[in-house]
Amino acid sequence: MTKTASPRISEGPLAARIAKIGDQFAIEGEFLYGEELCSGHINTTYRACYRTDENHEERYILQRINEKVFKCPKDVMRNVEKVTRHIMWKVIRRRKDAAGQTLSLYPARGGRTYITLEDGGVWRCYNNIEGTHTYDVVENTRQAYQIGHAFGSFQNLISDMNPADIVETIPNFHNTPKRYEALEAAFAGDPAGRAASCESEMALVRSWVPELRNLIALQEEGLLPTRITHNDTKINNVMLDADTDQSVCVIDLDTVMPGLALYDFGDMVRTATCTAEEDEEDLSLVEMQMPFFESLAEGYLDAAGDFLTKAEIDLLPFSGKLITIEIGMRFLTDYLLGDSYFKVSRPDHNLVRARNQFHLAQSIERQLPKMEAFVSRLRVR
Ligand code: GN1
Ligand code: MG
Repeated sequence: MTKTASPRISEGPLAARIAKIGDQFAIEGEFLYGEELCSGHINTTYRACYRTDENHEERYILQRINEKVFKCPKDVMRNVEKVTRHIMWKVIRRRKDAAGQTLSLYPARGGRTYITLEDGGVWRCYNNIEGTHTYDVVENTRQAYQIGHAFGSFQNLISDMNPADIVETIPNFHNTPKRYEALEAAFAGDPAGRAASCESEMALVRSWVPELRNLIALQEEGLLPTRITHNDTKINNVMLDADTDQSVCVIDLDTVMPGLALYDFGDMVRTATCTAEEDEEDLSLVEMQMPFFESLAEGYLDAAGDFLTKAEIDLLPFSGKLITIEIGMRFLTDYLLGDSYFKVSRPDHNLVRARNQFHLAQSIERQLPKMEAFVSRLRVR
């Protein structure tokens, strides 16, 4: 399980800082304590607990947008506002329980949905989704189904929004050929003096070069539609009911941007079909497991099958391989550049992650025929 919380912080400078940030949002009651949630690689996240006048405890999520990664946090917030409001509108029109479907932003002092602190940090406040949990790795096929279904429903709910209304906050985020160019440049420049330790990884990546343009080429030719997509569909970005493991809500909407539905599915294959974490060093544990893939694809197509095109469905298995290679290349690039993007807890952390992802991509590659046969059986059902 993830979103691991730090011990409760109720006094000292950090508690004062969390309380001060919370103070700027429309939160009722008296600040009790904060906790740091530590699972993302990018943003800083606190959960703050307040006691209301009726003596209830209410928890909220206070999150700083990493402005090194998101160059224009205000565009990120505009995208998140549009998507959450659209989902809210749809859910209300369909008379379903709105709170359970998406995150809500709390108003901030000054009329926006975010605040800017003196140090330049941009913060927003979300509801804490109570009674839920997340997983870093998949444990059973039911969870895999729920992950596929949650992101499929999310895409479905926003499938009628216009991609032109959403800003591309990180240009070329899933442009795999560009990610490869960046890797080659980092390897050639070798600013951290680490290139010698990645020769074999580079050879492996180069063997994949002919396939890296596969999806983007089809998009350019108009054969794959540009949609609004989540773009960070890791298993731990779905909150599941703590008792039933039923999916409740998709979180981490910062990378919602125009993209390909296949990028989302590919990232689900990467994180919901392998029982090892993305920084597992024992590569014998890193395998794509067919039963999880089958449930994931079933869950996804049950929710998204109606609006996807045949070309999209046919490429679902390949997208898993491509996105796994892509994230592996990003980890390796960051390793070569001296770990400036992803948070690391040891000097070779990004190299370990890259090796893990390349191993997983090879496992997917070996099983592609089986995966493709399964998806075509699903399609004719
Ligand atoms: C980052 O911060 P987190 O864990 O949600 C990254 C994703 C990667 C992921 C790899 C904005 O996501 O693209 O797939 O790490 N997010 C950004 O675990 O770069
Ligand atoms: Mg993220």
